[in-house]
Amino acid sequence: MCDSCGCTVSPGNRKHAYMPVAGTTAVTVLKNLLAENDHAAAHNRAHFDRHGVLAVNLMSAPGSGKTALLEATIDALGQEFRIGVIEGDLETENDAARIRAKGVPAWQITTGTSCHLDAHMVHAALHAFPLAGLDILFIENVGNLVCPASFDLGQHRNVVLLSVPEGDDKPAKYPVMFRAAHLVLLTKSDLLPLLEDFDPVRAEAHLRDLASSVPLMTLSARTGEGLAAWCDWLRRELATHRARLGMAHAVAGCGVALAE
Ligand SMILES: Nc1nc2c(ncn2[C@@H]2O[C@H](COP(=O)(O)OP(=O)(O)OP(=O)(O)O)[C@@H](O)[C@H]2O)c(=O)[nH]1
Ligand SMILES: [Zn+2]
Ligand SMILES: [Zn+2]
Ligand SMILES: [Zn+2]
Repeated sequence: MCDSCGCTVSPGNRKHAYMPVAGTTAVTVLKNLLAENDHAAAHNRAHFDRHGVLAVNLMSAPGSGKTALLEATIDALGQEFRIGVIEGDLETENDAARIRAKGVPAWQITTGTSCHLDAHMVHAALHAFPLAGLDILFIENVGNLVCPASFDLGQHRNVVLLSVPEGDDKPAKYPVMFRAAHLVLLTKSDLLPLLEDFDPVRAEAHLRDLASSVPLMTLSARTGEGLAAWCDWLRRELATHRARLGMAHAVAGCGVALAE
């Protein structure tokens, strides 16, 4: 997370950023912000869980193919699951418009200057965007390999995309982001024959050097290569999530309430 560009301050948490705290050091303020963010994220998770929705946070560098992956996923799974999308970009409704063109509800968050989504922004979206009836909610985070990894949004799963033109050493350079991943996707695989210096074996070695054992899949939203494995992963995650919620509801009967 950057601690100097001010990107951690958004309308939802501004009051906490400027709240007087003992010893007003940058570290104290940041801890305060992240604690408030985690509180809001837990609340978002309660929203998702109450509706039985699996929330998947997509993170990557700008332009690595998040929206294209969502378009291809809607084509593949749109009849099987009810999908919703929250989009995060600094400006424009472009990505939300692309998703809506596929007949899927999409909510665009424009962050202005902030290079990541935070839990307060997602919470505001949740109160305007109906979760009822959805199976999977994708949250497309702002394109950035640094800050988004530090902000819990209340999602259940993090998916990190690494596109072939970016180079195979990204996991080594951006370890915080790749350590946060539950799944890594090597995207734009149709370009592999053109970009011979991208070695998928080396990319995986860099990922494993982080002591990460998460699955790594190679796919192309353009050709459809590898999409079946990604769709299977989503099916499994949704089933596991729903099974877990069944258990959570039993626990809720023992006094754990889901906050509004
Ligand atoms: N060759 C190829 N190009 C792709 C693929 N997926 C996306 N692209 C192209 O890459 C560019 C960026 O794709 P997007 O889906 O907009 O990327 P993004 O990650 O959503 O971008 P931001 O939201 O700006 O971070 C577009 O020109 C896409 O057509 C792919 O699988 N293969
Ligand atoms: Zn930043
Ligand atoms: Zn996008
Ligand atoms: Zn709420």
